[in-house]
Amino acid sequence: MNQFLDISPLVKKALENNEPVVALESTIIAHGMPYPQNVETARAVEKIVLNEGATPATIAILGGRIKVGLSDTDIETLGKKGRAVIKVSRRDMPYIVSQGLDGATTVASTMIGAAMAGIKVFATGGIGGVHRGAGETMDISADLQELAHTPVAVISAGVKSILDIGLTLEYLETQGVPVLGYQTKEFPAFYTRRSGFNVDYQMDDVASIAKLMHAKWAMGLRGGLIIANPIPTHQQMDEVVINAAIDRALREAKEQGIHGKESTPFLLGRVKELTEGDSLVSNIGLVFNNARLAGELAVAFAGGD
Ligand code: PSU
Ligand code: MN
Repeated sequence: MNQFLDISPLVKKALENNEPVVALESTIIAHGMPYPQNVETARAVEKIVLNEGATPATIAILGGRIKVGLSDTDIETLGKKGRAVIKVSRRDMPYIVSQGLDGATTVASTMIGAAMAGIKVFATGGIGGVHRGAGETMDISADLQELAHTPVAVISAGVKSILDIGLTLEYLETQGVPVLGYQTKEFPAFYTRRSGFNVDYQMDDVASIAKLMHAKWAMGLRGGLIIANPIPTHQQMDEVVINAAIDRALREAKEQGIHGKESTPFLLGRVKELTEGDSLVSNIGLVFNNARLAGELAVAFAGGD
């Protein structure tokens, strides 16, 4: 086992018995939502996964250890510290681990922790992607490269239109990452079910997705896949309202020269402020919905095929 990895006893036992496990990220806790909703959401997500018959494994770096399976106290601490906890993607891991620091893991680094532990299913809210204007800034989330290389299935509600959705899908195609729509042929835009872009394949049940995962890895095709799970209809945001907030947040980010790893948290925070908390309600709803699907998928995947 990796010398920097700590797997909690519950997660370890589940993995040893080949039982379903669902990985969960911690940047969404520390940087994605305000306290105390972040902690409440993280705990509720774990319960949803449990209810589906799978073991939740929230991942973060604490005191330089890559922790797979956090305690209630760990989640509370991360949520309270919020943005004071360093956002850790792949390139940040050597520094945080070697210096014994705490870090909130993004989709990329959570996939790395999950893969080290042997977890194949991971639920999040939204993944990073190609930013608008990336032709000049080259701001492309490391999440996409991770999906290209690391064998984990990521359930997300699509990507927000703070990103260039079309270019994100082009990039994933180049990198050989399958994008599957759960009961949809349209790739969802996080707050809304529609984006105007199609997924590669619509898949209507978890058994078929589990079969596809087994086939991909049995062929020796490296890397992950995306299961795009649209936000439930009644929790969608008004398209005009959310797009206006996103456009304004993007303008402000440009004016203030926000870039690099600060870009995504800044945009998410401004969108939330501009929609006066409505976006937070949608965000929590879609995360719950993803946790449910991830639990079901992990159960189907562990059942083998
Ligand atoms: N998109 C969201 N919510 C999030 C993130 C993205 O809708 O919380 C977080 C995830 O942790 C994701 C990270 O992995 O932001 C991407 O950051 P960057 O664009 O800096 O790679
Ligand atoms: Mn970036």
